[in-house]
Amino acid sequence: MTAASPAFPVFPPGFTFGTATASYQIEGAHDEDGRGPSIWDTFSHTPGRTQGGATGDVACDHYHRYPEDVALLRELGVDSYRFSVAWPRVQPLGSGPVNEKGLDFYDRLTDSLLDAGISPAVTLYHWDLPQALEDRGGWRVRETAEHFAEYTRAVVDRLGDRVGRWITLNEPYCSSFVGYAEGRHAPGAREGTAALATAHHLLLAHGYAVKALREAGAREIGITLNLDRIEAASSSAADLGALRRAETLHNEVWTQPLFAGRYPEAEAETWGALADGSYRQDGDLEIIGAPLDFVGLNFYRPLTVKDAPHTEPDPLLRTATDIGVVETDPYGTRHTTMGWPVVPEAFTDLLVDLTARHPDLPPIHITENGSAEADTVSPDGAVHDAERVTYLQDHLRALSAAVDAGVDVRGYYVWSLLDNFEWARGYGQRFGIVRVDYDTQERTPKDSYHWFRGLIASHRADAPVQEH
Ligand code: IFM
Repeated sequence: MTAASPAFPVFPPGFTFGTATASYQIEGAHDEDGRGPSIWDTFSHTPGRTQGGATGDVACDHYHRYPEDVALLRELGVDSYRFSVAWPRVQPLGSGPVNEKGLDFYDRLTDSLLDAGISPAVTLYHWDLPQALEDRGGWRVRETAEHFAEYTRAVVDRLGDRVGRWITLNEPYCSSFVGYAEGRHAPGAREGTAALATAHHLLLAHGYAVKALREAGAREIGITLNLDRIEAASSSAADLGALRRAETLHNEVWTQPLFAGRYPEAEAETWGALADGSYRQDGDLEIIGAPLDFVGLNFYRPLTVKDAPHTEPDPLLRTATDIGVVETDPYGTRHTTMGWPVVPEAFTDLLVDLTARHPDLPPIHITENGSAEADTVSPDGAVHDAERVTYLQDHLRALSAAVDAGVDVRGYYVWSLLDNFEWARGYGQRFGIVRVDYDTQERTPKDSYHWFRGLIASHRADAPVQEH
């Protein structure tokens, strides 16, 4: 950067800055105060499923240490904090009796955030399905979507008077395809048509939840998607076909029903006989497409795809993610420890392209963005995570470019406040702007935390700070 370039990208007045976390990744206290088991408890306790056998039993012990974590947020100066509610804390069996002690925890957390001047943004489902519901079919069956409405009512009845922003689902792509087709996430299934049914039932659950939230008078309602910026490896007809199929799998399964009132155009081309639609009913699209106040987007890295043979020759034995596509990595860039290429321009492109394709899209909140890095504690006791600072700075610049290009983005949440349980990758991947020592549970704000704090302060002062 030149001496004249601003250290902090500039955003419109009223732009929201926050950080995000999720229940199973930070809370711990897996069997306290009546919490029931979730599919992630079962999965992580199954040998061979997570790196090093890591579980969320203790995680960051946020369930007990939330006052310290809220103090870190207050010091950071965020406008909003995105956390998720664990369904099995609220309904240990996924339906029926409500566990008041579980709701009490979120009540305390909400109040302490408000006392700190921070607006809570609640995600209702960040992947921790009650195991009892999985035992009855999980997201393969329609009843789970109906139970989700019941659970939503229990949460909004308790927190609705104080929560400003509601997110029904986080990244349904992962809850359906990564969990039920790739099997890398809980519940670890590898299925075809049934995995497509899970995507549909998640969307239906979202629609039912929107209705329940509206009826309870909730103010701002949205869903968080991890839409991908996808490019074809070449302009050959074969690779363009792979691009169409990848767009269907990653993006259009969600965007078409939510924002265009139809199922994806290329679904037959993508899945053949697997996409038999047996799980759909008349009227579902109207429920799914209920108007939203915002859409949440999570962005980390772009994808490049090329045509490839199917791994399973028998079309009826294929999983829903075997669509004859492989990912390639043409980016001559740095990669994070997740192995993800760092390409901030793709963030701008995704946003501009999405808005062009869906001119009626509601305003966007970036509900996650961040990087996992090989952080170390320096002799001075600090964590000088220069790579993460650069990642955040470059992605916020890319976001600011999208806003300048006319994309209606209203907020940005860093993933994540704390280092935490990175699902099947365990605790080796550190995404936090605050380091967690898992032996002592000591929290250490990293350089990126201080950088983000400076950005928020500069935004508030409404004057870009110049680099020296
Ligand atoms: O940690 C996850 C989060 O739970 C969902 N979005 C992506 C993050 C990084 O992989």
